[in-house]
Amino acid sequence: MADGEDVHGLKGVLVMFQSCLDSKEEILMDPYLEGWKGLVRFLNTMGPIFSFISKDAVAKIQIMETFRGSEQQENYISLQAMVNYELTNGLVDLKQPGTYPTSGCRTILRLHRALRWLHLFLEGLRTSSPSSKTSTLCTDSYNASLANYHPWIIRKAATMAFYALPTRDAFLENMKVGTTEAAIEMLGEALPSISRVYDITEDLFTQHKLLDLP
Ligand code: 1PZ
Repeated sequence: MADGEDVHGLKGVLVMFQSCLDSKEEILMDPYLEGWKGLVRFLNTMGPIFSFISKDAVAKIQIMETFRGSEQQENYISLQAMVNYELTNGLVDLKQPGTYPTSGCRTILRLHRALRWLHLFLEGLRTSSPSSKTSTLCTDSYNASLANYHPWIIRKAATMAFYALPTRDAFLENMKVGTTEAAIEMLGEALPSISRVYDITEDLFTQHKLLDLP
């Protein structure tokens, strides 16, 4: 992203996840990826120490955008279509890494797990007291979710980086919603849609036994 490009606050990003769901409650890929791109932009405003995290997210977003720009784009229009297409055509490594190290299913699974962290973290922030530390909130939500899938070295690097997070009030102001109270209210309105997207994806991946993809 070019310097000086308009960085929208977090509200627009969270609303993007609301617009992922179509009338059949399927998750549309494009707004899902747009939501992730907004999260990466937001993360980048917090300094270069987080770039090893945003780079991984960007790499995963790009894998999915390549599918969406390919001849198979219709098969990636939603998460449901992707699962159906990749499984029917044997395009997923189910047990160990092999021919398809960048399948859509395993790539989305990584983002999906991170979405659980995001929900826990923002919910923690929403219900925190003014004296709470963002680094503690972040570490707790990370340990309760994503950390379980990361090797020691990444857990260590992530937990160190969390100490560089802005204070609670600065973090809430960085969302660009207005006062800290307004930011908290916005989180209360927006978090249910993140939760909904998470739950639908979790059901989809459970149903097809895809939760442990290598
Ligand atoms: C606001 C503070 C941000 C904290 C972000 C918390 C997440 C810490 C994640 C640390 C990830 C480190 C980089 C590389 C990880 C990859 O090994 C894994 C597994 O992928 P594989 O190696 O199997 O291909 N990648 C992930 O788990 C996906 C991580 C995405 C993180 C996105 C964070 C978005 C933050 C938004 C902030 C508002």
